[in-house]
Amino acid sequence: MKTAYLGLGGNMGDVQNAMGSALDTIHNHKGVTVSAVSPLYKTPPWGVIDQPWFLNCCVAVETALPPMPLLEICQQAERAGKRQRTQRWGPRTIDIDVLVYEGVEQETDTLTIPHPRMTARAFVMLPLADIAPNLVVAGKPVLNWVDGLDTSELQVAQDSSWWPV
Ligand code: PH2
Ligand code: MG
Ligand code: MG
Repeated sequence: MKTAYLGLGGNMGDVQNAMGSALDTIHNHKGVTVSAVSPLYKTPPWGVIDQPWFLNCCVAVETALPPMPLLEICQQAERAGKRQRTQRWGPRTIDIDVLVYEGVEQETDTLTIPHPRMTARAFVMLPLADIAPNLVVAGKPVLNWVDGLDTSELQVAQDSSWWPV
């Protein structure tokens, strides 16, 4: 079994509900167990700034599946969360990214691990620090990355008991 970390985000419709359905889909999959869930944070939009604030969280999963099949399950779960998206970095109901996969560093057209922009994003690293503070990503523990980020605007919207519903 390997541990992987997923980042979830969304800013259209009932995001908490879409995330909950997506986690149900992932957890109900035979080969994947959701083992830790961070609080839900309300976060200012990054990239395209003129859009509603996001909800973000991170989860840990235990799986025997390799990274690509895990990504396919995440994409299936995005569909369960009724993902709609029009624009890169623009509004979406739900986005699920494979952030980290134990022991894997890879760069392919479909999946780069660790996620190439994660360490610059407070909306990823702060919830990740809640479930994996000492995890080393790109040479540094998550908590050390958080020290260098502006987390001042992030607000806890729900504590980590928000899932399972
Ligand atoms: N996702 C994006 C673009 N911008 N901003 C926040 N706060 N949270 C996100 O999840 C997010 C974003 C594209 O993946
Ligand atoms: Mg994303
Ligand atoms: Mg994505």
